[in-house]
Amino acid sequence: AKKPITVTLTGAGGQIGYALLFRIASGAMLGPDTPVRLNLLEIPQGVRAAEGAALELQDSAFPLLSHVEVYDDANSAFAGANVALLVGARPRTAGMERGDLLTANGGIFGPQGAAINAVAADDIRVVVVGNPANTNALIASAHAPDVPAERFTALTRLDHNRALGQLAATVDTPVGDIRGVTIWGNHSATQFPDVAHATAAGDSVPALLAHRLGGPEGARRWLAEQFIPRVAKRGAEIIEVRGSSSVGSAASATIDHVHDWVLGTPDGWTSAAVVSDGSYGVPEGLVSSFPVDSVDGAWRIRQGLEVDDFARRGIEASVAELVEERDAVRALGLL
Ligand code: NAX
Repeated sequence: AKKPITVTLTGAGGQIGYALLFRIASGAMLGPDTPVRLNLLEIPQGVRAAEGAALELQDSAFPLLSHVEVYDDANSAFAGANVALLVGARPRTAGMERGDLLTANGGIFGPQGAAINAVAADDIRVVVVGNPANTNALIASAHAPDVPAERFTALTRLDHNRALGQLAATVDTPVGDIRGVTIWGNHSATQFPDVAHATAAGDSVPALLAHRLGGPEGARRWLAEQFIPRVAKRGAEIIEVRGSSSVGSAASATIDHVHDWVLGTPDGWTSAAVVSDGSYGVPEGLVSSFPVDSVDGAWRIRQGLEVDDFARRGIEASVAELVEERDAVRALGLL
């Protein structure tokens, strides 16, 4: 039998945590032959909720689930972790300034990065879901000097999947036949969803859009006025319609991110926020979303894609926000 993979989940007593646990334990994340050990990390107020979820996991009798443990101490929870899902974060509450939000999250992701550095397995892979996700990943990585920066990522797969969903509906093609979509930049309303290289069942998406929307100008207008804002602000739309924030889709995207990171991307690139090596003019060291392939268990930024003026402006605007966030956390002494 294969050796179990240790997965540490923070915020396990919360909404996304609850949705994630059952999919992890079912094998959806690491494959149908890989047993999983789950370490659940919560703050003391969240421990009972996580313990309740653990009882339900037991009641689900997942054959792949070898062990579940609940902790309120990071050094215990990350011990031997191969995969860390950092979901628990401090949400912005009424009246909170941005500096307060960054400081509160620095107080979470700095120590968690340090714990990962001290006790996680050598092959640790980290995905940050808790917002502000890109900058939280940067903070965690800065506190883990012995872990390669490439192992700290932030989730933009939800934005990527949202873009696929919108395109599939518009060009009337099954979502599984769409390739070549990219989310660039920050997981925030400034993100740049890019379909310039996308195909639907092998046909150019820009050409299909032009055909349906009265020519290239109609396609451009739809992208700028409908598609991009809808994808970038989909989180607010979900809150408006559903009465609470995205949970199932966020968990599903997290599963997709780790699945593809570990098992590969045979169908072409996807999107993930990874440390920049300077590609596409994104300053080195920022955690920014890129088109990425997963090769031999590592993300690689897809090189050589043509970026037109429209995309260039969109990417630059989102990257400028990431620079601002980095400078703010640096000024607060969180890096
Ligand atoms: P919940 O408030 O339901 O759950 C968060 C849980 O984290 C709580 O149980 C809390 O006790 C726990 N927690 C807080 N601090 C912790 C710490 N230091 N260690 C361990 N656990 C801790 O929020 P939920 O709806 O699950 O959302 C979680 C995070 O995901 C939020 O920051 C949210 O903004 C973020 N999101 C990120 C998305 C993305 O695409 N990157 C999309 C969905 C979501 O909005």
